[in-house]
Amino acid sequence: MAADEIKAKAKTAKKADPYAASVDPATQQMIIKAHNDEVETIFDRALTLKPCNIGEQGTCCKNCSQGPCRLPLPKKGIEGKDTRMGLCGATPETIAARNFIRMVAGGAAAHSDHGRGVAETFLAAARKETDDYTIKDTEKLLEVAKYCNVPTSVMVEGEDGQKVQEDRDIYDIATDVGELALAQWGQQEGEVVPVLQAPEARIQLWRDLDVMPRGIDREIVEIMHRTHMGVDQDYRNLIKQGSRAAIADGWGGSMLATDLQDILFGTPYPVQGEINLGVMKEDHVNVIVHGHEPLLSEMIVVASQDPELLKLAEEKGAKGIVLAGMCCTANEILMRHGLPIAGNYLQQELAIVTGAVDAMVVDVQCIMESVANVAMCYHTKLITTNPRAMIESGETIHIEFDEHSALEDAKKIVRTAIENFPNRRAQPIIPNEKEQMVVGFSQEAVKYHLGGTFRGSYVPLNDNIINGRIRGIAGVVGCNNARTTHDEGHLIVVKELLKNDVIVLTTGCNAMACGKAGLLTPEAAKVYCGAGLAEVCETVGIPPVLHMGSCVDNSRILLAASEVVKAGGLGKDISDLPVAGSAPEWMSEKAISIGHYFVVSGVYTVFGVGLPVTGAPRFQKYLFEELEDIYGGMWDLEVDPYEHARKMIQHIDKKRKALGLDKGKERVLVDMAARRELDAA
Ligand code: NFS
Ligand code: SF4
Repeated sequence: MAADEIKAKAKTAKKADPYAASVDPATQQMIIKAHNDEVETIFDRALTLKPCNIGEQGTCCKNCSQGPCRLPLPKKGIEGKDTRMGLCGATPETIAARNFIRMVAGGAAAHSDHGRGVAETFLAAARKETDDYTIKDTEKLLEVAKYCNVPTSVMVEGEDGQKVQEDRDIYDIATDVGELALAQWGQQEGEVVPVLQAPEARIQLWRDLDVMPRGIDREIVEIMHRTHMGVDQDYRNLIKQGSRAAIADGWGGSMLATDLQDILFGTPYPVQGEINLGVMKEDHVNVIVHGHEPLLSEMIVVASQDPELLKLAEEKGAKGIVLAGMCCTANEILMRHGLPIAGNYLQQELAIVTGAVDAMVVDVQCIMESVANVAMCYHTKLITTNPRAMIESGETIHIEFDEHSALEDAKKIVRTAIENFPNRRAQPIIPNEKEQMVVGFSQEAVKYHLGGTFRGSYVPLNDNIINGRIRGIAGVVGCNNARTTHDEGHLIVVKELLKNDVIVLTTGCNAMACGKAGLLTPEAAKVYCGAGLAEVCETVGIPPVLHMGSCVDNSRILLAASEVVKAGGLGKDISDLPVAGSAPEWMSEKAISIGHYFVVSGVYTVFGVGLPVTGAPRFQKYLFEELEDIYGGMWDLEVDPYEHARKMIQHIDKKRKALGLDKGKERVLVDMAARRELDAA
């Protein structure tokens, strides 16, 4: 479509009510501006384009050309036996389970293919094939080498003929780690190595259930095979493969992506940052990096500080360059460089609507094709950079990013933005909203902060859970979804949890929603938390919501949970802990993969919006109830955010009771002897 056609369409389209669409004032203001500018956004489209109710129930099969076979629940419900079936006889359960694990495959592939790219760049850096990336965090490298079983020292003969231990060269270690890491994707047999960091009891359970992933790619491919017409037609067996692929994602591809990124760019430690559309500056060149690959954005950070490019910006009449992130790329560069975040998923079109974005640079995942159309209505250059992700709409430019010429490519991208600065068509309108936040709580940072300066440890956290100051831990993560009010579900769920002394770990678009609402500051503790949690946060000086990164960084939440198990006193496995997971506004397949690896790791996990399982009652019961007996974790769906939080707290209380921690707060001061007793129990 051309720009005038886009505007003509917008003119006649239904217009979203900005206050029903979002609770974020910056977003509301830009929805109004979009209407004034005759630009249509996802919020408007959501009014007229309604989801198909059969797909919504998970019971539409189009896996062969005899279909699509559509099996919605009958209006009056199922009386007696459910006789619905597709042409081939596939039951609603088979169809919904196949669709569900195909979503797992999509999500696991997205995370893991990203991880593969990181591993390839990591190996290039280790082998010194590129000057643009180096091994930055050697401490983390040595830790990863440990779980990869890569030796970090060798025995050599000393001058006196005695054998002595000598440290290996860092780059030699990195090369071995990189080769082993990359091999996890194509491995055919055995066990995906990072999985072995799970608690002992969990590993044993997975082995007993035969769901230990063999190789990352293999498990994804097997989903595609089993869900082909006429293969696996037992929803329990289908979910078993979904579990194996989800573990391969969370404890494999995603975990490797996170670990190797930490080694290349540094393990995050708390830094300050700013968030919301107000981080852009009218008199600066504004570059938005949007997507999920820190490999690219890290280089754009360097390029945007290049003196020559800064000079060029000045020549073009700009006071400087603002580089801001969007979606998970934003989380990555924020955590490591303190660079600002412009917004979360549903704000991507609106950033352009300000009229101040000189270039939006995108790589992979969660990039709406419509940004190309919106960009055409302003002066914004939309630049795709990844050969996997091109956009046909609009006037998109492709500048391919190659890790071997990374800095050069990044400079070309920044230059394009600068040269576009004089082309702004009208006075930009940038909302004033921006919030301060403290982010970057890797599991290492949590250990250090909660454990005190001299003894990094999870023991003090466990003590506070045992004595009841902290009731439990919640991982609240996931997307925005145009089917529900932007950020509202996120904020209600998180605030309810805080009020009830549940500490929150966050990633992805939930982290950004929390940031915009001021929940990622130590000061938020006093305002939003119950007395116990407030006291802990104030003593340690941390926010009550800990920002752990992007969605691949959900693996950090898994590792933090494993550390809590190891620190003792709260059972032997993740499923014993008073924890719960949540994605109140999910939309992507990645969220389903994440949800499922939380569940099979032993976590009760609640999703908002809707789950495509409701048309297959036996399958839904399997996910929501029966999985608990198998994995100790299970799925749930709760659209009402207050009820959503209440269910999580109820589960946390159930676990506290099972641990014998329900006897009231502050009842005993847990000393070492008591801890040993608890351990023995
Ligand atoms: Ni996660 Fe990040 Fe946001 Fe959802 Fe998309 S940006 S990887 S998928 S929408 S949280
Ligand atoms: Fe229909 Fe079966 Fe083909 Fe699916 S696989 S479209 S249920 S015939």
